[in-house]
Amino acid sequence: MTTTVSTTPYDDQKPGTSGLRKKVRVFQQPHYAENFVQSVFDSIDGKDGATLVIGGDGRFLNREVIQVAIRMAAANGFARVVVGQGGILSTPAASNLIRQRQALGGLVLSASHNPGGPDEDFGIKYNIGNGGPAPEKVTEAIHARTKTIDRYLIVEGDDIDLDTLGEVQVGDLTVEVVDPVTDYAALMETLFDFDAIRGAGLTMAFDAMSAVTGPYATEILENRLGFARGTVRNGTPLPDFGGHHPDPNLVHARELYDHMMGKGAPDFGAASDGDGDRNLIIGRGRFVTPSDSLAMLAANAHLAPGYAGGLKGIARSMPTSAAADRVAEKLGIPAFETPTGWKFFGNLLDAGMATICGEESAGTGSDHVREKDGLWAVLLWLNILAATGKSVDDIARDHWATYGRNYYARHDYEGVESERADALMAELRGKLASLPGTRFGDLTVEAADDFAYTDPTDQSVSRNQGVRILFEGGSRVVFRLSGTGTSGATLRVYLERYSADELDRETPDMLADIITAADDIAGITRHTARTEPDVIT
Ligand code: G16
Repeated sequence: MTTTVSTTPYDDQKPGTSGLRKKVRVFQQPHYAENFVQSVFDSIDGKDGATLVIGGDGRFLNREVIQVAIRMAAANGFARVVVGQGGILSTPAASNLIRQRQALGGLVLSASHNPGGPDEDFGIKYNIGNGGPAPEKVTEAIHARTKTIDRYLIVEGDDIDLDTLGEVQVGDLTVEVVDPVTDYAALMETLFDFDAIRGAGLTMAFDAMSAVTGPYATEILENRLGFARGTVRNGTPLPDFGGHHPDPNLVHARELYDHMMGKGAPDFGAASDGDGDRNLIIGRGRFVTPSDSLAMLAANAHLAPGYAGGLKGIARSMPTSAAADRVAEKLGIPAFETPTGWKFFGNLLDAGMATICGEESAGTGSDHVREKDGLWAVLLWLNILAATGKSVDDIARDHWATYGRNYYARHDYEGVESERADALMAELRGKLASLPGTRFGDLTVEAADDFAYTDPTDQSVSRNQGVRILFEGGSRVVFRLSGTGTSGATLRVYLERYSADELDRETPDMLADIITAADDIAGITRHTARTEPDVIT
């Protein structure tokens, strides 16, 4: 029986870079999750008789919110919900299921790489029928609805059994509990040469970080590709990720890094994040930055069966290094520069303008789904290693010899008071016009702007997407505030320097003068009272 429950708006339900992310305690307030889910449902047409995919990364609160969302889907006219067994679906697997089942959309429950547990983070994201995150016009409509919502609809009843495969009824709604891995693994088999990878005799270590990719990686890497048992580490998804940040970077995946740099390292190392869409790539003795990984994957993608016909275009987010642009230029295909947020790639992929996309924040993917995909990147790397017989280090060195090297780092200042971070950005924006021609040490500012993007498919414009300072000679620094944090502000400072011939230098040395200039320009220490970033990636 459908019940209409009265509610009042919360004033903090604006979706960020990737959905609504808040502390678990915030989501546990009365009607908080219900308000947001109903605001999603009230903002989309076509629910009657439609299919909705629901799944999450298994973090604390995942099951509770799934139960509520299913009963709300029943009350809002959906005919079918497809949910991952145990409430588990990696973000790329959810994207794939939405596409396979021609669903109206999906609810992806995750706070990605943010930590989990009763005092940590949770999130809800709506994906549209193409499998990708809702574009800004949809998230703006959802946000507007959260400000006026006065009721939500729910079918009362008991929780459904999320652990048994098969179908159950909730009122008129059919709930189908599916194996979260099967369809995704089948898709991967169509894109990559599993026989070649199996036959290459490679060794590897994969750190699932006690997050969602454990079951996917165990099935694909160990069961189907024959990597040794134990290749997948931390392979059981835990509600609190074992107390760690499931963020595959050099700080939080330090153990893997040390293993790959040490004696007896396997050929290939990789990790993925909370919801399985990010990736970290480390060859024996060679870390590959996400920006370089995008460029190297794009340059070699034709070696995998799924991309043997070549690429239509390459897209990267603005703060990502320009290494991929050089590959696009050589291949004679378009390069696109979008704002941060995977949602901006969706239209390019749907329009067949880009095949491969990537971001400095450790996300790479292609037109096979509409999310970034951690295991996809791992498998494409493995396919390239198998096809070439080269090591990761060989591939990187060959790439730089051909294209030159974009030295790159990101400095994060986390948990900065919002007022201070806003003041820094406001001051910076205020002086952009006066910066060109100014010298900072040996660097001279050539241009400075606040990045704005016009989507080439629908002409929608997104402004204020990050401040870019471009120096003469091709170096640059970008400043923006994270849109995925849940407390205070995170200032991200992206540093890049291109060299055509110095290919084997240390990144900190190559970036030292840009780091000094960044502080001079933005007054990072003055505004934040920090002398060093919290995380360098
Ligand atoms: C999300 C988005 C990405 C974005 C990243 C970082 O990733 O999907 O497109 O690059 O956030 O965003 P920010 O710099 O605003 O924190 P994820 O993996 O958190 O869903």
